[in-house]
Amino acid sequence: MERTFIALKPDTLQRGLVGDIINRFEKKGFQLLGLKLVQPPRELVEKHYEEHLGRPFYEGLVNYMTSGPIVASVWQGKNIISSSRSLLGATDPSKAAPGTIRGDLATQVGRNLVHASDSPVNAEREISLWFAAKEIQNWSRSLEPWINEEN
Ligand code: IDP
Repeated sequence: MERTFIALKPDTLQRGLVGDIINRFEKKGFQLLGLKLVQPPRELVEKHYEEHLGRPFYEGLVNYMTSGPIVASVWQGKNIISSSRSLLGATDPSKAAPGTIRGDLATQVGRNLVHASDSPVNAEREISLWFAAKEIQNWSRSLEPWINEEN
């Protein structure tokens, strides 16, 4: 079972789409392990996006990500890293397929609503950046055998 970090960016909150987006992850069959509302300090966002330092969009990205609260979350599921990126759709919402979160709900790359880790290494790095260990719950779902054939 994999874990990943999902962040609902400030535009998700401004547009009142938190419930809609969380609902898509729950309905898919992913399990919520951690959830909180964070007004991230600039340093946290800079660390999160350190791979993009120097890119033309970097400054705008950090401003966007620090412009309001973010819903930070940790989820678990089978192949959740690649699967959650498929649920999100392409980074640029104008190229994202209909049916995906970005394809359905966003129009522009600088306002693409949601982040999902892109690899197991980044997932663990991002989870430990945004969450303390005690904020993550290890719980079992009674429905688990009806979502995944084996654990
Ligand atoms: P990802 O979020 O789909 O993993 P990345 O390439 O890692 O995409 O980019 C991180 C974030 O930076 C994007 O989600 C988007 O918010 C922003 N971004 C990426 N490219 C551009 C751009 O060309 N203009 C403005 N913002 C961008």
